[in-house]
Formats: sequence, C-alpha cells, structure tokens
Amino acid sequence: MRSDVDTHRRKLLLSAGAVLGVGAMTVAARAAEKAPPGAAFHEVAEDPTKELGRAVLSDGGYGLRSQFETEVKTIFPNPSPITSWSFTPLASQIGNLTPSGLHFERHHGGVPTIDPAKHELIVHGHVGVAKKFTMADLKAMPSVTRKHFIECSGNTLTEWKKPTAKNVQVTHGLLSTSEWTGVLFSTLAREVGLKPDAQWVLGEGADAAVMTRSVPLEKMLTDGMIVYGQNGEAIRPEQGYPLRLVLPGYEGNTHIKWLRRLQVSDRPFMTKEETSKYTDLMPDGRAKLFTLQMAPKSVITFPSGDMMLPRPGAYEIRGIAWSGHGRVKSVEVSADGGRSWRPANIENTPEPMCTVRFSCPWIWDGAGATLQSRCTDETGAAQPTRDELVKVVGLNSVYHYNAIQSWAVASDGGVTNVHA
Ligand SMILES: Nc1nc2c(c(=O)[nH]1)N[C@H]1C(S)=C(S)[C@@H](COP(=O)(O)O)O[C@H]1N2
Ligand SMILES: [Mo]
Repeated sequence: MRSDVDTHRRKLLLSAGAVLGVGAMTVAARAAEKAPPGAAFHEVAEDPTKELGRAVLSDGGYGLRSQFETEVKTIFPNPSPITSWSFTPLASQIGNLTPSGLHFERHHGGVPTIDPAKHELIVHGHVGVAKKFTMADLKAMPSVTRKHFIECSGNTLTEWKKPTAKNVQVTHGLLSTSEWTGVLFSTLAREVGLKPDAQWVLGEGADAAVMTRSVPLEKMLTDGMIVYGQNGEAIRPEQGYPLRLVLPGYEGNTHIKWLRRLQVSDRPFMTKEETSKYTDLMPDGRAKLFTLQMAPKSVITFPSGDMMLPRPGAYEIRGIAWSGHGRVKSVEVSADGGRSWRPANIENTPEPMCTVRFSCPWIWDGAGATLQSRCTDETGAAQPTRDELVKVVGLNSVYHYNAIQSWAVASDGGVTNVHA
C-alpha cells in the first residue's frame, strides 16, 4: 500500500518537474525523502505573497493533503494477504468524520480488485423473486446518506488483562466514522418480496475470505444499508469497493465488504464466523453467539498515551464517544480516576450509531492525575468500569471490550495507559 502511494507521488513529481523544466530526478528524489504519504513535496517560499503559487492541476486533478500533515494508519505487525489490520490515528483526527484514506482496515483474505461494471449483487432465498442487481441498477434506486461509525469487535482487545497498547491509535483505532451513501435493504426487499417465514439474511463477500455473516431480518429492514459511497466519493477498495453492507451499530465483521450475495432464510446460517470466531466465551465456559450490537464506549484522545504535557496550566481534554444502541446522550470526564465526574461538552449533534466529539476544560496543577471518560447513550446504557465489565463477562472474552479507559498523567507531564 505504501509503495503504491510512493509510486503515485513520484509520478506526480516527475510530471510537475517536467512542466516546470526542473531536473525531474532531483525533484523526485527530494520528494521521496521529504513528502509524507498522501502529500507532494513543495518548496516553502520565504514570503508566499512575493511569488506565484501553483495552478490548479499541479496535484494531478485529485487533491492531496498538505505536506505538513503527516498522520498515517498504524499497521499491525507482519501484515499478510491472509490477515491484516490497520488503525485510525484518532488523536490527530479533526472533526467527527475519519478521512477515507485513514479509515481503519481489517481484511481476512486481502483486498480484491473488482471491476464495478462486472459486479453484481444477488438477492435470493426466501424471497418472492430472486434478482441480480448491477451497480447501475443499485445507483438508479432511491438512496440514503447517513453518518455511522464502524467498530471492529476486536477494538481494545489488548486491554482485558493489563494496560498493553501505548497509545490511543492502537487501543481504540479499530473505529472510524464515515458518511455512507447507498440503498436501504428495505428498498431491495420491496423489489424481491419476502416470504412470510423470512427471519435472517446472509451477507457474502467477493474476497478470498468469502466472508459470510447472518443478520436478523429485522435489523436489515430497520436500517441495513447496501453502500457504494463514502464521504462524497465511491467507497475505498479497502472499505469494500464497489459495494458493502453497513449495519449501523453492529460489530464490524457483519459489515460485509465486496458484497456480492444476500440470501434470505428462516434461520441463521451458523457460518464459522458465528459458531467459533466471533463468539464470546463466558466465565462458565459457554460461548455467547450473535453479540452483534456494540455497547456504549468513549476514549480521551487528548491527552492520551505516549503524549507529553509541556507544563501545568489550562488544557482542553478532548475525545470521542459512541454507542451501537443509538445516540450518545452524555459524556462525563474525570481527572481523579473516577472519584468525581464533570459533564463534557458535545461538539456535534448526536446522530444514531454515530460518534460524537467531546471536550472538557481542565486545569492541570502539575500533580499526578488519572483521566477517564464515560459515555451514556439514549437507551440509558452506560460505559462500565473495567472491574464492572470483568465481573459480568469474565476474562475469557476477546471481543467487545468497552470499559472506561484511563490515562495517567505523571508529574513530569508524561501520559501512559493504566488500569485505575
Ligand atoms: N468480505 C469481507 N468483509 C469484511 C471483512 C473481510 O475480511 N472480508 N472484514 C470484516 C471486519 S472483521 C471488519 S472489522 C470490517 C472492517 O471494515 P474496514 O476494513 O472498512 O474498516 O469489515 C468486515 N467485513
Ligand atoms: Mo473486525
């Protein structure tokens, strides 16, 4: 992936160099050295008002970000086509939407390249008439545009037993928010008709993993979306181009990417993802199946692990909160490890199954402090402490860790991941 960006960047610079009549190799070589991913390198003028800037096409017709913006996804060690992850840099996110190029990724069989002109979605099973939909068919249908987060059920899985990941990108970065555009499943259901015994719908991906999950029909009809748009453009290859399922508030693995088939049935299909992989092992040795909804959760992104506060004084604590049950109702912040709480400001209008950004002013007196945030959603569900969570679900589970996160600020200003 990186090398693609590098090649792209080098090409842009070669063409820019050619246009300007500059020694292309020198420019390209310097750019490869200095420009961060997603940016082209440009010399900084001493006084930008005293020389002309670039004309519109100098970035190749598709805009790049400033060369001074350097945040990138963290890649989980040893990515392979069989299994790979990358984490969104939450601490440097500005606003509520994740830039598409920084959306976290989780692939079970690599990213396929799919020609949208040849891609079809088959809807069949317990339906009136089975149908195939081309991308053109789907784009011609009534569409909706909605903001929702996607969170991998494995987000924060390193934190069950002891504080492990160093920074918020790795503790919580399997979470991203986009504006999605596509067709509601209820619209497709009207096209094909549903048999009276229809209860579940299987989604299937066209990747090498042929990822399959069963989804309750009720969820599919309530707000299940077949999406082709992300933040104003086609969804990224890594997000499932040309088509993916979005199930607002459901665990990430149910949002089938490269979606090619929906099979309606009277029962769940009990695929390997739902009988072994994405189950939650309880203290009594039994496993919970179909733990689909993501619970209320929040995290402080500033200050957070691996940061350094330069001096005591006034700070704005900032973070992100979300819930798979509905809208975020309130967020509280503690600077004393949960002994006292203050309401945070919510910076954007809460939308169902969508993140909010929160902030809370804080005067740091220079003594050690433990920062925490706690989310409550519109159903009244609140984020538990780690002790409360472990008391209920034990320590055998891998997925669905939503406990309150603690960051310790030491008297030297260093911030670390702790269990309070
Ligand atoms: N076809 C297919 N769909 C898939 C996956 C996959 O590997 N193949 N990964 C799932 C998992 S585990 C998650 S968390 C989300 C990740 O979506 P993203 O890569 O767009 O962030 O997609 C889900 N859908
Ligand atoms: Mo996932």
